[in-house]
Amino acid sequence: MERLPRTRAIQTAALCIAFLATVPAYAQDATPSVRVNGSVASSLTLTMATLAAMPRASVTTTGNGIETKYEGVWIGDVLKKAGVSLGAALRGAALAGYVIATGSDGYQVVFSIGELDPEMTSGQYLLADSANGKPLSGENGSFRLIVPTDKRGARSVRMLTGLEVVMLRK
Ligand SMILES: Nc1nc2c(c(=O)[nH]1)N[C@H]1C(S)=C(S)[C@@H](COP(=O)(O)O)O[C@H]1N2
Ligand SMILES: [Mo]
Repeated sequence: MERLPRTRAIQTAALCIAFLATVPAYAQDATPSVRVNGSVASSLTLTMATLAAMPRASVTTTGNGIETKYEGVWIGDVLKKAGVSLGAALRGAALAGYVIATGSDGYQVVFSIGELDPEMTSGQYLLADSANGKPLSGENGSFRLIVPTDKRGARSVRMLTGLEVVMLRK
């Protein structure tokens, strides 16, 4: 009869440990981020806080007659922060580099580093974290690429989780 309460205590302790083990997973979900990695000098984990501390940029898009003001940071600034050579340093083998943008649903779009360099093209590539002053959420969030200079929205990766830099040549 002495054994039963003891077994229960062990079961309770095991349940507590099992519950605590799930906490880090929730904690990670609570801080959405975009991972910048691959052929970069320094890998980055961009959160709302990191992006808020970077030079801010905005674009206004019109879809079905509705204007939306997206705010965030230019992808060029993200690449510079990760130590990717742009501007005069983007030459030779580096021009065979590209970036794979990935959404949490597995959607992927490739951009060449040349097109993302503001000193190379007049394309606009915004890593957006808010729309009309509100954080992006749901199917759009927490981060989204906005490419206002594109004629269609297909490359505006929603639920952005990663930007991987690939160099085809060394
Ligand atoms: N993660 C993710 N992003 C995505 C897509 C997708 O399937 N998954 N579809 C793309 C396509 S084809 C379009 S047209 C736009 C649609 O975005 P909108 O509903 O804000 O216009 O999102 C783009 N971004
Ligand atoms: Mo689309």
